[in-house]
Amino acid sequence: RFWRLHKFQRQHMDPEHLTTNNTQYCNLMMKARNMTKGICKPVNTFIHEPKEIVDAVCQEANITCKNGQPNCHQSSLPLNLTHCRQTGASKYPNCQYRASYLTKQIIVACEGKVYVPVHFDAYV
Ligand code: UM3
Repeated sequence: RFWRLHKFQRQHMDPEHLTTNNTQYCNLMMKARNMTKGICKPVNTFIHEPKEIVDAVCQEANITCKNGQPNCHQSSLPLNLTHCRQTGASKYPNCQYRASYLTKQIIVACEGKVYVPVHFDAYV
């Protein structure tokens, strides 16, 4: 559905920033992208690649998602990522994150008539 692809764009897409060694990246971006409302989202990965590259992952062969559904796809190439993980000391509403800069293949779930990513399943 329409809102799910918008949610993926909001939560996982950041083509504007390249991977930088900014320790505040996750703290700022998790808040800016509305993942610190109600709870601190514990884990979230941002993708620093153009939308066309990430959308194209849906054209790779189907693989099984973590939840058992068959609509996951793995990128053939490693992509630039920032993985954000909540710190032990983080307490809502002061959500605190540690950033890891990675270049890894991603696995996303895709849906829709225009078949595009709707969920970030994992990196490998
Ligand atoms: N998640 C990431 N990166 C990981 C693992 C999980 O962003 O390496 C996100 C995806 C899910 C949520 O949110 O954590 C629960 O698995 P989403 O379905 O909105 O993409």
